[in-house]
Amino acid sequence: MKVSLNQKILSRNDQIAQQNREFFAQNGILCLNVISSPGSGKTTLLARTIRYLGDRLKVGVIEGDIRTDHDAQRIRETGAEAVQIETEGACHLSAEQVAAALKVMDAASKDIIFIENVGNLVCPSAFDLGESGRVVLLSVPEGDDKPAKYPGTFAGANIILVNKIDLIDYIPFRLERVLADIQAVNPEATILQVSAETGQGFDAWCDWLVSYRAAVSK
Ligand SMILES: Nc1nc2c(ncn2[C@@H]2O[C@H](COP(=O)(O)OP(=O)(O)OP(=O)(O)O)[C@@H](O)[C@H]2O)c(=O)[nH]1
Ligand SMILES: [Mg+2]
Repeated sequence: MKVSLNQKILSRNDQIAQQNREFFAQNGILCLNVISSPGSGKTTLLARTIRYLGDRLKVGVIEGDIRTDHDAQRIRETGAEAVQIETEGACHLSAEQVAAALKVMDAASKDIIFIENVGNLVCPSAFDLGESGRVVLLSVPEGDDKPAKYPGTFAGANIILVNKIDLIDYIPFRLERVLADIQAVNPEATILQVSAETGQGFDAWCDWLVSYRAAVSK
């Protein structure tokens, strides 16, 4: 019984995800689902990315949190449009919640829409939102064992950002182990070392955004 119920929920989610995907394709929007543990730096990364891109690309952000609109406020401080979804306990965003946010936002005018998923390395990766790609963050203070412990999330990423790289000299963190464990589950993923605090690695990250957008819209 449990299995069939799960299948029904996923199939409704997948239907709406498909509608979201068509909306993004019709409007030439790159939509990226940003997934990581709580506090690994998603909002800091997005705010710095928006400032770094400046007028080059028009960005909107859908923020998912269990409670508060703090992250949407932080994004709005950059001048970008942000819509907050409070999931009230759910550990991930659904395609339906994203569809509702797209109706509130001036979505069609955007070049890139980032969806900051609820901080969690398990549930978000099981739900298609209609995105064109997945960005997974792993921050240095979380520890170098996370790709091995949560392989499903890392396997689904198009790009993996090792964030808080500015802390690598202060915390035991074997980068070689992280790279090897990612290679084992996802040899295709691009891996970049960044610091959302200092801006290290942002040239490469924003170059990737531009080239991935071009590749997806072909
Ligand atoms: N040293 C350092 N601190 C960082 C970096 N990126 C983010 N932080 C800090 O990490 C903390 C959490 O950052 P957030 O951007 O709120 O993390 P988040 O992933 O959005 O968190 P949730 O939305 O709660 O899941 C803040 O104190 C940031 O200033 C970084 O690259 N280096
Ligand atoms: Mg956040």
